[in-house]
Amino acid sequence: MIKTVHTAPYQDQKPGTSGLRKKVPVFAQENYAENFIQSIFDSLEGFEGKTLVIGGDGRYYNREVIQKAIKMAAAAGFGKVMVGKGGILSTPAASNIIRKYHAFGGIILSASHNPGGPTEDFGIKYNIGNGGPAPEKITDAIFTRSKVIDTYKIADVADVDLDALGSFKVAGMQVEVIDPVADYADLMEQLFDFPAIRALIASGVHVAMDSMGAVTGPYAKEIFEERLGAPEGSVRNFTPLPDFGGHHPDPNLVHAKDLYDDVMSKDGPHFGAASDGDGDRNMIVGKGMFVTPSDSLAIIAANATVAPGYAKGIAGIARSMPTSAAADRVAEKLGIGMYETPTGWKFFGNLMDAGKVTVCGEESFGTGSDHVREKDGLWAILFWLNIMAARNEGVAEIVRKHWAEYGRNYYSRHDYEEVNTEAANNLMAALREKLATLPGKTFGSLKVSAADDFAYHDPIDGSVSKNQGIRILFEGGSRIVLRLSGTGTSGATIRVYVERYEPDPAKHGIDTQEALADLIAIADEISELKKRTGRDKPSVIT
Ligand code: G16
Repeated sequence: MIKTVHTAPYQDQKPGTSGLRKKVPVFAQENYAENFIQSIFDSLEGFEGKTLVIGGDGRYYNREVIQKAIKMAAAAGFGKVMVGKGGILSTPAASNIIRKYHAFGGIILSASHNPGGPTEDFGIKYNIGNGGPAPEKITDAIFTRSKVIDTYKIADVADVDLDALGSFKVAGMQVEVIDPVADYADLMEQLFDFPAIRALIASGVHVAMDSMGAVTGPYAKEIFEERLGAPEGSVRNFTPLPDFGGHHPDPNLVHAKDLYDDVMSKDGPHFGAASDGDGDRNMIVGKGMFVTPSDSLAIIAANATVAPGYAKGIAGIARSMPTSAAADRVAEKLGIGMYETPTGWKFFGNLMDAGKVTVCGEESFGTGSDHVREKDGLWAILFWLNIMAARNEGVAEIVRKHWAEYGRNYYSRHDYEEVNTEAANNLMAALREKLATLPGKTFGSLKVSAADDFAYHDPIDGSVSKNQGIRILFEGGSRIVLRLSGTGTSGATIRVYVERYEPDPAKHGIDTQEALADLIAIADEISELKKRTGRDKPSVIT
């Protein structure tokens, strides 16, 4: 019943910021997915007889790989697989299931906010028993194994029925097809003040949630329309589609523009929110106000105690290095720890497990807490509604008052996508060469105070991660960061992050790009970005 299949290794299965992401035709090559899944199992120890959680965001190729993963888990000796009905589990819901049922780990099939379809993106990632993405020592081991793998094992059985809840055996292993939504919705109901949010909605606050044709549809329907009493239609694009309706399921001002425009229109909703392909990202907009993810983290942290799950206060905050320092000011005021990690949610896991931090966030539209070990889109959206209900204020009012109290960190990210890989690598190399010469130099009215290539020393396990992004810091708190994305699937993506701190409330109403114009120009001057890439403007500005 268990077949051993001979295979040839691939050399390109290096997990990036969040698992292995490639185009579907790459994944569909002979044994490509099987090799990677077997490399995961070969890099783990002690899982015999234990439980593996499997689920994905429903994108094209999800079902095929789930079948393979179940049969391979049986062949590898897992005792049980828990899989979401229809093969569906949002990333935070998968993290919750791993934790709640004390599973050994989980395989999550997703390429997150990247588009889906026969020629678009697919991804596989492994999460460990704490529910979070595998740390680098495991992803490195998986990559090493994938380069030499020559066999994999698979149960030679018919496909499993994923469309009905139930429990049955596959080649001696238990398979449980679970409701993907119930446990997650229950967790949200424990963390947030649902009666207060229900009253807010009943009072006429019009909420619009855009699931972008992706995985959060069923979760959002249950939570907003069933449990919180929002009128039917409050959740848009709620049917998860294999190609997300042909869109990028990426909740930002470019890809969720319809929602943004609707909220900004005179009779549009008061509160708009969106989540991405696999449900871990979020976007928050209110009348006249888009909330940057960096501000969202700071505001959630500052108001955390309004939510029952955080009533006792938060232990500390963590943010990725390119995320603005808005949250740092909140941590300082609360007298709690503040941690700066490299980009990638996996770096927060140790800090949360050690009880050092409760809330974490990234500029890349990710916010979350230690309730799971992934960022969590619906969690952030519910947190905002809970804050609005408790303060009886709208989004714009909450944000403006926050700035008045803490100062405003003007912040923007400019992405240059699908740039020639060599040109991008050369740009970063040249910049590294220049770093030592920058401190003390003046650009316009700004003087460089420090410049480095960010390295992270994990305070819990002592591991060191180098080359995590170039930082150019200016006197007064302004900053430019440049790094290459670790999630793209074609060419290179250069990310330029710019930030300026403005304490004076009289100067908080400036357009963001205008407020950052000098830094944007300096970033180009120092990096020679336009010249080296041949691009005259970014592909995406967030
Ligand atoms: C992933 C990671 C995030 C990271 C983001 C962007 O998000 O989980 O931690 O901030 O990618 O990474 P990069 O700048 O390297 O492209 P997601 O939502 O794609 O899983």
